[in-house]
Amino acid sequence: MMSNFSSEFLWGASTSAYQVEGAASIDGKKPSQQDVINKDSYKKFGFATAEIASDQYHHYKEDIALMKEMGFKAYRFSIAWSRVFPDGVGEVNEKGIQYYRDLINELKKNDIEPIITLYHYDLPWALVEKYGGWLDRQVVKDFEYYARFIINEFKDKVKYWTTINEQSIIVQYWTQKCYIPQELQGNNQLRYQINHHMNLAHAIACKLVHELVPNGLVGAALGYSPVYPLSSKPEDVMAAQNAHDLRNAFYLDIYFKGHYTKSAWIYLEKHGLAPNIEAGDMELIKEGYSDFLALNYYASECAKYCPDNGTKQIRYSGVNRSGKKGEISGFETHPGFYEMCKNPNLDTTDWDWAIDPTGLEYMFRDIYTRYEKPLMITENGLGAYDTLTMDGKVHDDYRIHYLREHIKAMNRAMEYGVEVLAYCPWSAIDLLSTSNGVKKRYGFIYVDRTDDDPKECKRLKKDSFYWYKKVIESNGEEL
Ligand code: BGP
Repeated sequence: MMSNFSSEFLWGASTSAYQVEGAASIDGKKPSQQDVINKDSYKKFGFATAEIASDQYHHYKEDIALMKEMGFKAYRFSIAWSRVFPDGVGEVNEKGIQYYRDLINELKKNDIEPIITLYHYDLPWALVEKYGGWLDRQVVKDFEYYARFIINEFKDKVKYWTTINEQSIIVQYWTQKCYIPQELQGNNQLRYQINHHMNLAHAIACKLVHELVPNGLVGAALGYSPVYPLSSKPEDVMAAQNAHDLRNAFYLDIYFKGHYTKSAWIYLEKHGLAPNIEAGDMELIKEGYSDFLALNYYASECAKYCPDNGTKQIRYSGVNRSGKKGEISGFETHPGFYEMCKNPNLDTTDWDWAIDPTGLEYMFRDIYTRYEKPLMITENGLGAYDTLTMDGKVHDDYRIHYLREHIKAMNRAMEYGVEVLAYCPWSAIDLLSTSNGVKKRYGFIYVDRTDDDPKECKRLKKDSFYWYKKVIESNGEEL
């Protein structure tokens, strides 16, 4: 394959703090909302908690050595806000910030570029208790306090900053990504209110990076799925356009143009779902421009015509908890606008995520044509059951196949001029899934633990580890 990757291209992989670090309640760290949410999922579904996760807190040197062995040029990870500020604001936890200093120094020592995500679902629980977390505008001020501290601390060591992970997914799955009290869970307007607060927080973080970091570059990490129409019937095509506007453009336009997508806004207003905007908000959003966009791409989606049957019953995305194909609990539905559905042309993972490398190419081409800003992949990967053989091997050829096809698709997009800075698939190492415990695995490195038993979290190299090492060595020529 003709490779379009420059010598600067950042090959690496990703994780997030609560999913990989563990050490959830030691060295001064206080709980985040994810510690609480995941304890609940353990009770309900038997999925592991975030208490130990993959214990990277105690294994970071070993993990970075393995990343180095694979040839990583970059590592994308997030900072746990409540490790640094256990109460969200106020006094810094010295041991907490020291962990990130050590982690970043170890990465730099190994010539691995740190790509920081400031916020990956794990709001300090103290702020949830104080005022309901993201539901309240005060969170924007507190986020600024935290972000300013982190950006200042690492401004000389970190060039690439991502602000908030997957606002689009937070809107869809808000009770898993944020703690929402039972009595508010029926109020869908709050999903967009939270998102508005996040837009403000994102803009503030962008401004801070521009102000404080010499040569710093900043953007959001957006969970993105291109939307295909179920058929070429004009009403299905229109439904796909509606879905694109509300699920994708709604975020892209904020990040790159500094305003809400008109059609999506009109739809939300019509249904009483639009967020409250205060004077100065849109100016701030405009000032907090992005230098690039990080994309988390796993799957494409499909939409079809949905008649306005008079019920106005809006539903958001369902989830597959069982890991058995076909057991997804439902599709997002907006009567009169669109209904999401299964794409009959694509195979899926065991958790019903459509497998579609061409979707990545399409996403890149589409976004780049519209906004002409550099893009990077901060997540892409296959959640699968892995088997550890008696002799300590994991033969994950399915994962290699998935990643290979997606890298080829990225290369094709680059062939047509798309500027791609980095490829950081999910995940560097096995970790806690956001919705399915630890048996759904993504890593190049196997972590020997189960949902019930963390054992010693021993690290083992999967077949994909050796494969990815070659990909990086050959700068994408040998796939
Ligand atoms: C993204 C999140 C990650 C990650 C990934 C896989 O939405 O940013 O945190 O977990 O999806 O999802 P899951 O863990 O649910 O399989």
